[in-house]
Parts: sequence; structure tokens; C-alpha cells
Amino acid sequence: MQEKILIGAPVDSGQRQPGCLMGPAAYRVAGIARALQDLGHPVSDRGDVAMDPLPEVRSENPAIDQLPQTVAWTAALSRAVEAVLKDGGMPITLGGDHSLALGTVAGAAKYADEQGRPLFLLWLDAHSDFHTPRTTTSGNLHGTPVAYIAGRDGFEAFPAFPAPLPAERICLFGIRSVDPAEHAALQQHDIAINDMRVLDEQGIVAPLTAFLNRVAEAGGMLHVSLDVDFLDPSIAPAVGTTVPGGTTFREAHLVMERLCDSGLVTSLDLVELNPFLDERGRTAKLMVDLVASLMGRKVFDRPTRSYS
Ligand code: EXY
Ligand code: MN
Ligand code: MN
Ligand code: MN
Repeated sequence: MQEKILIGAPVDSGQRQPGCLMGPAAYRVAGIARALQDLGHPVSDRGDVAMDPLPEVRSENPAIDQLPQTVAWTAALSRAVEAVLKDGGMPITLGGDHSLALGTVAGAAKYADEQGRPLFLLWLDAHSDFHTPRTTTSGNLHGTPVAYIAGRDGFEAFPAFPAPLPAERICLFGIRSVDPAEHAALQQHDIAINDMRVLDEQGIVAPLTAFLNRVAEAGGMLHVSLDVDFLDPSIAPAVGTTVPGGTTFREAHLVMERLCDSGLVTSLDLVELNPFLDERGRTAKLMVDLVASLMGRKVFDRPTRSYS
């Protein structure tokens, strides 16, 4: 089986609430390596990535917070993810706030480009993260990675994104909090937006299957970015940006089980876990269990025999 390679990304420059930098340690304590090994996967842990030296960059938007740090993390994490893919492994990045995806997806995109394969992105999140450094009013750069990946303007301080993903390769899933500037920009793009209403009305399986079929038909690579706030706060309290009305325990596991069955996932981010806000590690443990579902943990093989 392909090696699963853990990359610690103690990033907390993308938002202002301290704690995300403890995320990688919490995943290790919650037993992420053991959970994967128990499923038969070879696992190695490359430890925590260090931030690059701070570049001299500035933004015209006075709200922006910690731009040099976020640019420095982007460069370092892009290299780390690309290196794991080149070594034939599947990178699992343990965050860290969602600004780390500026780097991880850039690394995956660079590798996909070299292979001549299209990269697709599944964004499991309450938020669309479609601000640019120009449009954000909070100044928190964890609200910007999808815009960077889609090639929007405003990221001049960052390394150029290798080959921006066209809208049809991006799928937002679980969305329920979108700022006005993001909303206006999303109207101009054809990015698939499976907000919570879509999931309520159609369920998880139909919209997810439609996207996965596209990935499979294109022979694509698939990066999955899982934000803790994709989950309902009642089951996952350890995140600074809770939004009510998120996915349930079973909905989230079903997404992971379907992703597992597809065999398409080539890289994964676990982001926004803030262990300081957790209740006896329950959110960290749930995230580890979701990864286990993605990596093959199941009660029965499908289809099961059923009695009617
Ligand atoms: N849209 C809000 C902002 O830009 O501040 C909230 C962003 C939260 C981003 C979290 C990681 O998904
Ligand atoms: Mn901070
Ligand atoms: Mn996010
Ligand atoms: Mn979010």
C-alpha cells in the first residue's frame, strides 16, 4: 500500500486566535499514525515543517494580519507537499489554520503539472475562503486560499500559484458562511458550491458522486482540504470559527467512506483544529476517526446483505 506521510504544519498566522499551532501535536496524541497502521498503511512522520525566513512584503490593505509569516509558510509547505508526492507518498498535512492550504495545494499543483495530470480540489468547509488579500475585511488570511488556488488577483506578495485550477476542478462542500465580497466574486466563477441547503435537499452522495466522476473521467489527482468547521459545532467544538448547521457525524463519515471507495484522493489537509478549545480531545479524536474512514476503516465491505 502507498505510504501515508504526515507533515506537521503548526501554522497559526492565518487568524488571530491562538491555539492552532498545537494541532499537529494533538493529532499525534490522538493516535493518527496508529489508526493508519492498524488499517495496514505504511506511515511515516516527517515532523513539523519550519517556517521559511520572513520575506519583506506588505499589503495595501491595512487590515491584513501576519502577511510575511503566511507567505513564508506557503513557500515551505508547498515544497514539503511536493517532496512527499515526488517520493510516491500521500501527504497528510496536520494543521494548523487553513492558510496552510495556500502552500499545500500549491505543492500538489506543481507536482500534478509535472506529471501532466489535472489537479482537482474538494474543499470541505463552512466557509468559501474566497477572499483575496485585497477584499478581506477581517484581515485573516485563512479566509483566502480558494481564491489563490483559483488564480484571483491580489496575491502579488505570494509565490505565483503554479497553474491556477479552473473553476470546474474545484468543489466547495458544506458551505454556510460567505461574506459579501466572496459572494460577489463567486457569482463570477463557475465553482461548484454545494452549500448546506444543497446537502439538505440532495443528500451527501449525489453531489459528491457527480464531482468524483469528473475527477475519475479526467484521470485527475484529488486534493481534499478538511476544515474542522465543516462539522457541526455540537460534535466538533475545537475550532475558532464555528458555524451552526454543519454536517453530522454520519454525513461526515459518509463523505470519507465514499472518498475511500473512489480511490481518487492523492493528498489531504486537516485544518483549523484548535486543541485549546477542545473538550477532552473529542474533536481531535473525531478528525482521526474521519481520516480512518477515508483510509479504509469500515464495518462491512459493500454491498452488505440486507434483509427486508
Ligand atoms: N469569511 C471570514 C473571514 O474572511 O474572516 C471567515 C473566514 C473563516 C475561514 C475559516 C477557515 O475557514
Ligand atoms: Mn496567531
Ligand atoms: Mn477554511
Ligand atoms: Mn472554515
